[in-house]
Amino acid sequence: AEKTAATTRGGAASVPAPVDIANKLRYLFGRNGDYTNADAYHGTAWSVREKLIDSFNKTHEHWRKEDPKFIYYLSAEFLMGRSLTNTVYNLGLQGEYADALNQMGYEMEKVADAERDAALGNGGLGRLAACFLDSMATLDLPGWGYGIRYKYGMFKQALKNGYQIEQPDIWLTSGNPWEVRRDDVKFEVGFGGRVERRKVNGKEVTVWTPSEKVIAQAYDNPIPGFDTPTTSNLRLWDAMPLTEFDLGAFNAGDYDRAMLDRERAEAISAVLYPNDSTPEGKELRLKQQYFFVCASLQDVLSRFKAVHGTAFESLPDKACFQLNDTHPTIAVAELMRLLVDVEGLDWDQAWTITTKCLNYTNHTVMPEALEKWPVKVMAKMLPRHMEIIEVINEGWTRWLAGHLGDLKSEERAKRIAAMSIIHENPWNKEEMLVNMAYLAVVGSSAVNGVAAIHSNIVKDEILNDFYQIFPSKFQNKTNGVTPRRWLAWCNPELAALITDTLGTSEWINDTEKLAGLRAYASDKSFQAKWSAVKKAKKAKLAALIKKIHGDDVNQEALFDIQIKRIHEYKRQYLNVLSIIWRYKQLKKMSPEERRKAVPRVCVIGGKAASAYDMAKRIIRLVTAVGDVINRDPDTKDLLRLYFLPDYNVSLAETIIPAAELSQHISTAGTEASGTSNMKFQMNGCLIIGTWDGANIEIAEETGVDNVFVFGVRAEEINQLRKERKNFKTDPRWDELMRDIEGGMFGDKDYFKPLVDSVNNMKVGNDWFLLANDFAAYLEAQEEVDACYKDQAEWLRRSIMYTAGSGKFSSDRTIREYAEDIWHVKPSRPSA
Ligand code: 26M
Repeated sequence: AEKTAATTRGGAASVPAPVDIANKLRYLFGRNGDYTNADAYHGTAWSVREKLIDSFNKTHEHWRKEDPKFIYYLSAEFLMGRSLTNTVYNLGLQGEYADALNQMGYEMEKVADAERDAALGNGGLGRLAACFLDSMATLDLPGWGYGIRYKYGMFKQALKNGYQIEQPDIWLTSGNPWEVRRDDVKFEVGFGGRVERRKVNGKEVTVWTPSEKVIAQAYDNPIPGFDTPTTSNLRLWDAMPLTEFDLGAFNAGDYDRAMLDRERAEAISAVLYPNDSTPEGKELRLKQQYFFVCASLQDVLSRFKAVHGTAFESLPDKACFQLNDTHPTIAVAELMRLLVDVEGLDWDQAWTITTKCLNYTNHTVMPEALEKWPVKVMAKMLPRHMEIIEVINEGWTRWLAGHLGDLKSEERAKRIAAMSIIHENPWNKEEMLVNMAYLAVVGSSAVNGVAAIHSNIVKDEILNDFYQIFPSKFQNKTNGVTPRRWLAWCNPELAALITDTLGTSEWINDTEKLAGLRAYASDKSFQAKWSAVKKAKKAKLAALIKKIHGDDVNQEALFDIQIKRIHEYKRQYLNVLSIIWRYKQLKKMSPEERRKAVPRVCVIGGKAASAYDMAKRIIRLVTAVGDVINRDPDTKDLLRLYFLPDYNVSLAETIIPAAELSQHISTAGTEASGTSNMKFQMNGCLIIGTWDGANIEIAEETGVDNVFVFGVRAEEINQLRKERKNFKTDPRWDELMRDIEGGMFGDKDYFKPLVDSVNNMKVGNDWFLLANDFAAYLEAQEEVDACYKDQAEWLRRSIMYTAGSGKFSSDRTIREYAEDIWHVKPSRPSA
């Protein structure tokens, strides 16, 4: 009998896919024929779901028998995007389902387009977690993600008169075929209340009686690996009231209060905080963090106990946790509480176990983004945890005093104060804060940054005091992205060309094989094929621009892209300034000169945090400049600027394969890594960028001369910031400032703060040094134009980018975590 992918993955022999899809539509949705693409999506997804669950069950049966060590990736965010295409490709069912849909008169691509993104993350950090899950499953590593099932994910961005408008992301209303509710997996999570000491059998125990309790309800999201029978899991928690209604209150006729309690519980998992820059000290956010950490740790401990009883000394051999930034750091105190208060271990033993189980990844250098919770807030919401953190801090500072015993007492006191987990708020001496990064470092075995330069900044600056004391704790793990979603599935045309050329598709899980393309970089006939693929992808992006903006763009133009969260440090503003400069130059040119100019279509996309005023002004500047440029008959064939609203994972999957030039122009030393840079590189897109984050490693792998690198280096930044007031700005810069201030793009008053923010004599003080890098940036842009005129050279470089992207597979990153930090080993179920 012929084996389908589904049966080799352990699925029950099933009915043919077209019949199954129709059955799902009939019995789950009450539909009978005449389906829309959205209907076809739901039918297909519910059919594929069953294969996914078969594979999930088989994997977990295997892991239950083997009892390997597990890695648990704790993250407040998982930016998963769509699942249908990824699932059918990863399960090897693409052909079967594409054919089925064709038979029914549908096209897989359009059907897949009907799926809503699961946007449970802000940006880089959340998407990294999603790429990591794909790689963990693909590498057969026993591991789960743990997070929050937000009812509303990242807000939808709309534009109104060129201004950002936020709309709620209602993503669950048509049901979610990619999750399984586990009615048998629920845990209580408490907040507030009081802490008492009691004597039980002569032993003093601590009892925390919360004043508020909610239920964490598990939802499993199966994660299929590629080219393996392994399907792992992302377990997300939904917050529910303890009882459907508080019956006491209800019976007493206090209906309002019962309803209020319910709302209060549901609020915890209601919405993702859309802030990726400055954490607001909102109590609800701390509640979210504790909520998912508490449920996840209880879940892991209950599975451990079912197998190993109370032999907690072997917990570190069976489980480890990766803290994705400081968001889950309360895990340090929670694991201590569970081991000491609930399981009755003594403090020192619990501390040894806790620090062996936990590891922490830092994702940012921006000081204002480092989380600190007021002691007052923590003590009220989590009184027992606050006590535990105080005891940890006492032990830590006492140990430090001994460790620094050789120092003079004054110097020693200074160092201890600087490293105390609990410290004064430097802006408000009345307030004490818990420094979550310090707690994470003290409570972890390993601490890592996300690119080589960033890990050095972590060691030398952000956490230097700690590095001096625990040098071996600090590591680098350069980020990566999954080559499945970000090359093979989003760019099947390029994938087919690569597979043809290399004679194998093994590069999909061994990306170092992409280096084989270097041999073809200057091959004319290969370049022609390479270029044809890029043209086809550009046509798709052009169609999208047409759909959104109603404009036809010149598809021969250089497609120049900057897509990422809007932030001052990412310097979208600098990009806009160079576009205005280009426009002004074009305006001045004679028709002959214009004929020699390289046409460009510039695209900028990204969301501004709702309260990030300056970022919103930057968006408005982009749309205002676009309005002027795109309508000017003198230049409109040579230059366009479009803001693409609602940038998300799915949009990235369309934009990235079409990009020829992408911009990664953060102030050196501010972008921890960047991950979209890796996605562009994989798709043969040239980079203009600063010597920052993973750009540096990308340049090394691609050949530094193939990358348009410009600007000051990270080492110079501190000095340049000190010398701000003496900096002499470029005359071209001064001209542009006058243009914006003078109302060339309207909205004078609205743009004034933007102009001021980069004025070295005003409050903003050009903190991100746009003016310093301006001239070098324009020069690099000229190099881009010159290179684009030489298409053979441009294509050679483009091929060299993909060929050099092998290092940036998240498979490589995850292998490094598994070996150097987690000490987990692959465990693959039999096919
Ligand atoms: C914190 C508190 C309250 C609300 C939100 C937050 C918060 C959420 C996300 C803070 C920061 C968040 O993300 C930071 C982030 O995305 N960092 C990026 O991480 C990527 C993966 O490592 C890197 O590639 C980027 O350079 C880095 O900016």
